[in-house]
Amino acid sequence: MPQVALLVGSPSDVPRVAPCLEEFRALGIAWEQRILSAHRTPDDLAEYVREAEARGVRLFVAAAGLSAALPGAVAARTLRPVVGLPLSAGSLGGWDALLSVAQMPPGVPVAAVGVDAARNAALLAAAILALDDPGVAERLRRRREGQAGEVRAADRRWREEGAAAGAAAGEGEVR
Ligand code: AIR
Repeated sequence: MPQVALLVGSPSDVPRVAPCLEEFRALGIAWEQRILSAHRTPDDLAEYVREAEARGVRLFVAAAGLSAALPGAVAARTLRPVVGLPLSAGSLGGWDALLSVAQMPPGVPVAAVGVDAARNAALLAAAILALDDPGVAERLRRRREGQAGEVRAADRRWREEGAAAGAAAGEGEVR
């Protein structure tokens, strides 16, 4: 049974949400994916959200570019959390989608992530699921630890490089 529904507004959005699917896979989150447009297929969208909620989908991740109504249109039809992912389609580099997703009217919230931040959309969805899914919580915790380990390893390498270069410069110093 899918825990999350990943919705995009157009086939052209599909490549941009690939990191989101990567994270779902790595975190063991069952998902389903649909192309549904708030403007081009509004009736299909409405029907889908009601039906998905009735089937037990826990939350929605909705990605769209331009005047990105998709996350808000989903949020208008469900009480489940909606993570809105603004995409950088078009001439404004994603500002249009960011404002459309973030500036929801009071009463119908969408949790907006950054422009093209597909990975963070998945991680925010995972954090919501982790509230009552210990398996997801544990995998999320391990992912954070792995990430911290990578930064620490890079810090160690760079510190050593700097120490060696700094010491060599000091050796050549004219006193
Ligand atoms: N879109 C589709 N229906 C409503 C909106 N706002 C968005 C898609 C896509 C962009 O319009 O999410 O990012 C351009 O779509 P297309 O199909 O013209 O490439």
